[in-house]
Amino acid sequence: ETALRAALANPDGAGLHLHYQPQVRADDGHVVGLEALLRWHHPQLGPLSPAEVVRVAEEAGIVDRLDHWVLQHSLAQWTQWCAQAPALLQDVRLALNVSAQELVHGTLLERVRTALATHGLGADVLEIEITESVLMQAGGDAIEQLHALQRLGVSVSLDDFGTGYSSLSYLKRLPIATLKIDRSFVDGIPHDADSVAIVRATLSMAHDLGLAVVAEGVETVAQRGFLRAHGCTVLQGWLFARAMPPDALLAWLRTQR
Ligand code: G
Ligand code: G
Ligand code: MN
Ligand code: NA
Repeated sequence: ETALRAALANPDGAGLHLHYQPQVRADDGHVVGLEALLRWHHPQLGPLSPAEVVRVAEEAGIVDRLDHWVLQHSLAQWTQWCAQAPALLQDVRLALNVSAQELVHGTLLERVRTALATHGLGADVLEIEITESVLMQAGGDAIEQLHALQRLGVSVSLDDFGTGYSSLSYLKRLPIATLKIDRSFVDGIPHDADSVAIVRATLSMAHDLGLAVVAEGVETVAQRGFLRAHGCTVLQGWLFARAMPPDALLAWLRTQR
């Protein structure tokens, strides 16, 4: 906790950094998104998983500062990439994971608006990923904030879909454009009958509700084939690319055009 507070106070992040994982269109492999994923190389403990870092930040009550760091840092990176290779980021969105606290405190909307203005970026570059559990914790005001974000032009996705408790009627009322099917279900394609049933049902329901679907953790050609055949629009996973540091990501993007 002490080291994390110090890292967040340090302008260069003191070991905190972001990797970016591409999201590609299912039909032609065209890059449509980059998900920022937190990494922390702790001065004594070495590399820590984002789940651990987020948990420590939550316990310390500073996860909103962590989210803010991610927002500022990723938008600064985005601006730098745009200057280096503007054509590569055309029609690509930056996807950020957001924890509950900023929604609970009602600060997310204003922070996003301010950060976009500071970096001179339009709202349509951003996609906010929230989990079902985050929404449950945050309640009605959170949903109003998400509506406002969408009015601004920010896209909202429901992450880890299938692992929480979303009812269908609840889904319909939420201001979300996209469902992200959790990796644990994609893992079971095509051999595990339950995973196959869940993924098919999710895709069919999303289609009827007018939602886009991103499948995460796509590792095999068979999974890609199944997801395409059942109308999944966007794919993310090691079959296409791992999460990469900024320089490697830029080099990878150049190989895609
Ligand atoms: O890359 P990895 O599989 O270790 O990431 C694990 C999880 O950590 C992700 O599923 C994501 O939900 C969470 N995570 C990664 N980066 C961030 C971040 O910047 N903010 C928050 N709140 N969670 C993140
Ligand atoms: O926020 P979210 O839970 O969606 O984060 C995605 C996580 O999944 C990241 O930690 C990333 O490193 C991990 N990941 C991404 N693609 C794959 C994959 O194809 N296989 C596996 N096992 N993990 C992946
Ligand atoms: Mn995510
Ligand atoms: Na996820």
